[in-house]
Amino acid sequence: MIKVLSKYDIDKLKAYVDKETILQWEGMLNRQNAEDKIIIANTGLFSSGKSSLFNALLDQTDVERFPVGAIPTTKKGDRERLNEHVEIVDTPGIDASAEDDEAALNMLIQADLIIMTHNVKMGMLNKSEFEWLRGIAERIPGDELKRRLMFVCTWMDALPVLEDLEKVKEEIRRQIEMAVGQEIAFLQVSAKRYCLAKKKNNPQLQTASNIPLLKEYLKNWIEQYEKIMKQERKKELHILCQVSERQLQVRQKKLEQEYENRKSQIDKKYLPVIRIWKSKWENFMERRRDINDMLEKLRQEDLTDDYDIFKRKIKGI
Ligand SMILES: Nc1nc2c(ncn2[C@@H]2O[C@H](COP(=O)(O)OP(=O)(O)O)[C@@H](O)[C@H]2O)c(=O)[nH]1
Ligand SMILES: [Mg+2]
Repeated sequence: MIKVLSKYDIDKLKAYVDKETILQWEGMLNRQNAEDKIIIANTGLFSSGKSSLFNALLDQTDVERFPVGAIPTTKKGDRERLNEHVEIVDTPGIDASAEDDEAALNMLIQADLIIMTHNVKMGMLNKSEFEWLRGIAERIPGDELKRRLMFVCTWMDALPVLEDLEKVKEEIRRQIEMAVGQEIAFLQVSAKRYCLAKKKNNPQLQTASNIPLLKEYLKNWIEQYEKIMKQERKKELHILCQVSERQLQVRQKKLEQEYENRKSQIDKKYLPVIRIWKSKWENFMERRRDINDMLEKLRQEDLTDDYDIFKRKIKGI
């Protein structure tokens, strides 16, 4: 666990570093406090098999956790825990008629991993799928695309002839590369086959559904992603420390300069006065010495008891 500054420390820091740096510290602290969950969201055309696929991942093949043939209840999608650290989100998917494509895409790309589904029975990607894929790719930094976007062809049972499936897949992969600009993870599955295999308790059919393969892929992906997130967090923290330290140093120099200025101002103002008082002091000290000398002399002359003479003598100085 990487420790961020405490709230108390961040509040103290407010006096010395800029607002943006403080916001970054607070953001890091919030993220540390929040239970950090990894979000995996699906996307794809209506009826492309998104909900069926996620039910299969949850092994909810009897009772559909995500209703098949229905649209999720919220625009943000229905959520379910895949495990302690991971949530899967069943989204409404591509709505070609929606004017708020933009909002839907922006919501979608907040997921850590996006799984785009496509029904291979439909052949190649249609225009709205292609544009949707491109929209996703445009909103994710190029170097993150490979680890944040994957493509899953569903309904592979609908193309039982291997050559047919291979041909469609080849076309689709070409389209993906054109839309995304690079190769991304690609799998073909059959949720239907998986359901059937579970019901019939048929391990071979289960394997042939490729759902176990997808599960394995996701397991590895999650492990990798958690590792990367930890490293990124560390890197981010390191940079933030450096930025803060630099600002503190600048601030320190400024304060030292201010101290010097104030000091020289005060010196300028009060040093002459001090000098005058010093000379007065020395003057008085000198007189005191003289009086003491005289007193000593009078004592030696044994006249100390004669106060009047003493007073007269002093006045005479
Ligand atoms: N043959 C076949 N049908 C599927 C498969 N996956 C889903 N379906 C069917 O496709 C329809 C739409 O599925 P659904 O999961 O609701 O799609 P969504 O709208 O994308 O969530 C349903 O009738 C499913 O039974 C599959 O792999 N093979
Ligand atoms: Mg659905």
